[in-house]
Amino acid sequence: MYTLYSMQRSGNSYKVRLALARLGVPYRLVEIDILKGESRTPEFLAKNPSGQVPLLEVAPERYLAESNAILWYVAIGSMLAPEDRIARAEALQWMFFEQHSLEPNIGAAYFWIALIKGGRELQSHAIDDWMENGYRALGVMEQHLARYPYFVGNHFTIADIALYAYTHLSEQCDFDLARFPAVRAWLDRVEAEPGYVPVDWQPEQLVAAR
Ligand SMILES: N[C@@H](CCC(=O)N[C@@H](CS)C(=O)NCC(=O)O)C(=O)O
Repeated sequence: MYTLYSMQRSGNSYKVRLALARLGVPYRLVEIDILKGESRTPEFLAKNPSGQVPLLEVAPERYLAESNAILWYVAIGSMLAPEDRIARAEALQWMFFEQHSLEPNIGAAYFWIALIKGGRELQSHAIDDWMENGYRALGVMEQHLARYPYFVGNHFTIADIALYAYTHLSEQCDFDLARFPAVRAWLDRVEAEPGYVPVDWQPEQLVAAR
């Protein structure tokens, strides 16, 4: 059984919880509180030198980091992972876009505004850039979603999971989605998918951090 090192309020960790729930794959969950430095202990750094969650133990002592790589690992062979050449490349295109254009802006704004007490004041200059670039990313998504129901191949895939995580948290960090009707309709579609679980959901197998 997999062991997932995850933080409940981390959008990157949530991607993996959402994919595993959709796939009906059981796993053990180890909650890592990054705000208490639990991802920077010698024990955790031995598992993932980047000191970040999510981290999936795929076999004894074999660890996989990077949320979008984990999504591919768990989803290959299922409908969530596109198989044909162009659809696979399109999924990768959107997942790189997520890591380059969405997560560094909306993810950073979410972290400092929603999770860190006093973070808004500490990061007041950076927040303007994150808002501007985050809105630009939402605009790109809006253009696509005005024409297609999902990001790849007209059905729900790991590209949607990757993009959904921080987009659905964006209103918690001051983004106004009123001018992105297609994005809002897609958020509703993702939430109606079978196996959907919200960000605060946990599996039954919880284990203490070690
Ligand atoms: N590119 C990585 C980013 C992972 C990441 O930024 N994780 C954050 C939580 S969302 C973290 O663990 N931060 C703790 C730290 O950097 O000390 C991914 O997609 O998994």
